[in-house]
Amino acid sequence: MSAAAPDPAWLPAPAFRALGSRRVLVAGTGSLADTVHTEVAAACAAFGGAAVRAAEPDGLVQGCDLVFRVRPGHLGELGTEGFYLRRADARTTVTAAAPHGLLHGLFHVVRLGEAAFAGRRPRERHRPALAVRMLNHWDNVRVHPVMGQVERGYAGGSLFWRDGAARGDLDRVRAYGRLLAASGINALAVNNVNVHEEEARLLTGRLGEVADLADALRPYGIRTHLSVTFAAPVVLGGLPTADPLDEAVRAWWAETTARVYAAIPDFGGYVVKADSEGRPGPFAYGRGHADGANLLAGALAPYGGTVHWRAFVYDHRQDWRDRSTDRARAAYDHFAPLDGEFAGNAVLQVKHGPMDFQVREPVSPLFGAMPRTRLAVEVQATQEYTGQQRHVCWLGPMWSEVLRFRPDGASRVGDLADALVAVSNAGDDPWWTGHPLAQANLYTVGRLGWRPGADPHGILDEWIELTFTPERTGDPGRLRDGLRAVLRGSWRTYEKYTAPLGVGFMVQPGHHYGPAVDGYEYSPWGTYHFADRDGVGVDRCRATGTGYAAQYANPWAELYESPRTCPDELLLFFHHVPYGHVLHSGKTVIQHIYDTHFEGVEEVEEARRVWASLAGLVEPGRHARVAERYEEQVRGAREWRDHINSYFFRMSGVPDAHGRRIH
Ligand code: GCW
Repeated sequence: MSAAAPDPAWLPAPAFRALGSRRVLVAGTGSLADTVHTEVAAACAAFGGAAVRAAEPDGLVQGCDLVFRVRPGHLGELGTEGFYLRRADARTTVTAAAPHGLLHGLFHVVRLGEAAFAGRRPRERHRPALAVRMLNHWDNVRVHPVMGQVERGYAGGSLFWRDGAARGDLDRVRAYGRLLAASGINALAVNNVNVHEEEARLLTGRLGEVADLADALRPYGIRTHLSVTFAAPVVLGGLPTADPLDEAVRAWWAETTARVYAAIPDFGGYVVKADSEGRPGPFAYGRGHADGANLLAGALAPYGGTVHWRAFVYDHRQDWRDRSTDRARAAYDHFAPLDGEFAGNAVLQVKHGPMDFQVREPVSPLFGAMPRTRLAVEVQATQEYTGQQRHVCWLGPMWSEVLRFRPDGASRVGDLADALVAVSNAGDDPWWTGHPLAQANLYTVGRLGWRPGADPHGILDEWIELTFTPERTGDPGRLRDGLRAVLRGSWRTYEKYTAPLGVGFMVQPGHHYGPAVDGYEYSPWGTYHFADRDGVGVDRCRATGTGYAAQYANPWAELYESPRTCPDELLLFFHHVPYGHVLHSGKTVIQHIYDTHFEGVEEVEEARRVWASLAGLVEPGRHARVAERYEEQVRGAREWRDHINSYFFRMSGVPDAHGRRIH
């Protein structure tokens, strides 16, 4: 496959058949209405329908099977992105209050296929629950000596930059924007939150490159954002300080931001990683995070922009001997006291768990603790800690658990948040995501942002139906069942053969792929499991541990406080227990470790078998790529199983109750 023809992913041409074989009216003005018309016209040219274009629908709807129209009067009920869908008198009508809603309506009709044109359909309202559904690209302009072109990227190079220069493949960027729009994404930050020297210049000298990307993404309703360094006034502006309360610093940000908006009128705003893992921030000047965020919010406010300020702030130079410092506590300790101090156009971007995208973590206690602050939930579509797109690990169920978590027992995280942000897993790979099945993660992010309460299995089915439309001529039932079988449970399978019971971080240092139980045990990063001959886990309870459990409201604080009530899957996150501790499942911790690791490998072997059985039903190139990755996943899962089981057998001396081979 050439770079010019990347995989169509969830928008293969035949997915447009139902719509494209109809007579379709697109009524509305502006660039997004033009996009809808272009899409409809292309589909109709391919499948024999007819596309009619008008500013107003009057008099033209007769004889049309599908009508797209704008009714600004519905803005209150629909917002700019929502739409009504209705079918009556043999005509399907998508009504939006603004053209952006028409675009979402278009992709909804595509998802429905023939069902959009059958029977009657009383008016349904569709409207995104979260205003912002954003991707963060951790793309570098220059190849970083350690992190490469894309930090934690497992899908080839960057879509935007190569070896220090803009790639200039704007058709590919446009195609990417189209896919993202069809999943519900409406915002994208183009560069790594670790803003190095060259990347800093995207804000000033290289702004034109960002404007080009914004031009390519705009037709699909995606606003462009930029990660900036807090030290920009010093490194770019030549000022002696970046102190957020300094007048010259304020003026510099105001002028710089004005120039950004002159180049990109609908610019979304800034993303900032400050005072985190060595990045500059307000602490250097004795100022707080609200001072820092509000400085940038102030510069963006006149233009309607937003600053996404990351809450990933912790001590990455801690002494492993010091048992009182707990990295899990850090985000809450830093930010909860600042509730109410952030500007209205500042969004605090919080990783979904208190640590760092591990396969199992509790939900961050910041959700629910900052009622007067706008919050974004940050998830990681790029599978840094979940198999790096060599392993199948569909994260929909995990993200859904986060979004449905009720911090105070009442409202859900998905209702409390303003935005869902995902670190992108896409690159210049022909399948976009390295592993073709990792496309399901990218698709799921957008759909969950639209509807955080949605059943993730329903989203997965949508992805399957759309992506494999061309293959549906074979044996669609068997193909769908096979895909469900390998994807639905893949997150839990991954959890089974890797770090057990929420303990986290047993990966090889640096690149984070593959097992190293003690890889971070004596490191400064604050990621320890404290295994010894008697037991394992981190005591984070209030009574005897670090007190992290008390950062939650009830019922959670109480539930997590005691090993008797703590859910099994988080036991080692909250408690240090003996290997003989009996779980709610009835098994001891050590036997659970052995059993899940044997099972996890068996599940991967079974998934590989199921995938092999789909040969002939899936396009050969795609089938081969996935089959090849399954070989690596099976190898990797066995490696994990044997490391973990041997380690805990040697530590505990407790044999496996079933006498299986442990090394
Ligand atoms: O998970 C860690 C990653 C870093 C990343 C950091 C962050 C961009 O290992 O590569 O840096 O999180 O989220 O800032």
